[in-house]
Amino acid sequence: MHALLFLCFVAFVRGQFDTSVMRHYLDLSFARYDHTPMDGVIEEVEWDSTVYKDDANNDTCVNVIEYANAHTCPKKLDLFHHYDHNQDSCLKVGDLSEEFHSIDFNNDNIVSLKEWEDYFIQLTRHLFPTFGTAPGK
Ligand SMILES: [Ca+2]
Ligand SMILES: [Ca+2]
Ligand SMILES: [Ca+2]
Repeated sequence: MHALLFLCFVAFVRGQFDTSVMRHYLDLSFARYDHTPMDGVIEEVEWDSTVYKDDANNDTCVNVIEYANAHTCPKKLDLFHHYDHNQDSCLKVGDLSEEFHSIDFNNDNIVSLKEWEDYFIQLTRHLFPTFGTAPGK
């Protein structure tokens, strides 16, 4: 859920940057998710376990206020709605699980670095429509 947040911040500050910079930030975030086991791929349990980090009152629902308080990304509300797959205004494991399967392009239940980069580069372009296009082009 935090995967895009650095990227979001940098995109906002700089307005645009190229794909190699995006990949650099995505590689850093990938490494943060890949911890148990640290095996070069992200398993669903590694991804799902991050959901409740932002759950300030421990009611197993991350609502939009908790999410907004935890993040500085200017597009965080768009991100919240992106992640809230069943649109109940709560982020839960079920939402994260659906998201995981969206990232897992080849459906082998693990997310490789390439799947991670491809997915989040596309999502960043979606959130920042002008992103990556030089002015005047
Ligand atoms: Ca792993
Ligand atoms: Ca939800
Ligand atoms: Ca995969």
